[in-house]
Amino acid sequence: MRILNIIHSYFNHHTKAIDQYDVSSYINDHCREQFDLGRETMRFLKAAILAGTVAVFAATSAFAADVKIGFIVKQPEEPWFQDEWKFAEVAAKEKGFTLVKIGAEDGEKLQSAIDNLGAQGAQGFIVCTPDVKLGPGIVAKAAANDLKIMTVDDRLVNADGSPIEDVPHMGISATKIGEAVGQTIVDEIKKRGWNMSEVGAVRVSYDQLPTAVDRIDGALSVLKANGFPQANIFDAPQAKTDTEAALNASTVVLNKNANIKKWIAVGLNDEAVLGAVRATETVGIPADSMIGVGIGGADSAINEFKKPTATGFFGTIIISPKRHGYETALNMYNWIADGKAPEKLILTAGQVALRDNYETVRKELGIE
Ligand code: FCA
Repeated sequence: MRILNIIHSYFNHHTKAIDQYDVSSYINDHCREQFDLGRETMRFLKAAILAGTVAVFAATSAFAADVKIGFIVKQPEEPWFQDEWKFAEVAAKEKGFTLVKIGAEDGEKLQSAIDNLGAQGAQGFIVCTPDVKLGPGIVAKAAANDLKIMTVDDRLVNADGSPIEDVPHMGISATKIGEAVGQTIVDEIKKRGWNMSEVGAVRVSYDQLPTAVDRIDGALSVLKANGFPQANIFDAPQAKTDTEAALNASTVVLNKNANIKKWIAVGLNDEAVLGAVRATETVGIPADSMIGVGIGGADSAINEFKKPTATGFFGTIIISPKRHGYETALNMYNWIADGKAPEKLILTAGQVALRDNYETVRKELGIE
């Protein structure tokens, strides 16, 4: 495997004719330290590369088929994660590697998923963990199985809560995207001519997840800067990042504040805000007295926009499952195949979408 890796990497960097000097210097410069090769292996490698283009290309085309990459997500039933998988599959087809999709809803499942990937001969995996505090354990498990690791969406943290910066991560620009949520709500409050002092805000929260805190803080900072009273913001902590948990948490808030007739809702994703919207419906608050703006833009939001009459789910910030699925998988492949390590931190942007323009926004993002 290692040998094939190096040969493959050589041909990715060298399109010109092969010569003795070129091969030797390449192996000496790039491979000896990185792969910790012994003298015998070095000799074998040189011979293998010099043996001829045909044989080597045959070996390298077999290489992609040997690559196996895991894509582990915390909530496989959530449309966002299904979209990530869908786009990761596109990368797998394009490059010819095998993608192993695994749902791991808790730490135990995650640990055994990593062991499983190791046993299957995978070389690396991308993970959105069910709990970022498992960070050091996940990193250790990956190392024990000789697997490269990248994270997506939720960044692993150390015991002190700081991010594990060594693990390449792709997440969303949480604060900025949260601010876009806040601005969309402020604009709509003004358009409806609401008096902010009479409006309640459901803060569907999941404070153990830093990206959730950043998203929600971003939204609330814009609301407050525009005069939304702090006293009217009510915390609805959800036990899990899904609609049901958000519905339960939001119902408590609405029942406790039955005097408030107009509401807005923010949360870490579309599911959180949808939970708050469903809660307003159950307690009899009409759709035009609710402004919920989510984050995601996958089927959870789209199905809501497709309903014949508007609900309290006013808008969403569409983020890109294409970048988070296709690009992470491709980066992992390049890391395995070429030894080209991915960027340590990539933060992706989002775009506001409402009922009447979400299709255009999705097209623009190439995710139709
Ligand atoms: C987190 C959320 C998901 C999605 C993702 C980008 O993992 O739980 O719903 O928003 O970030």
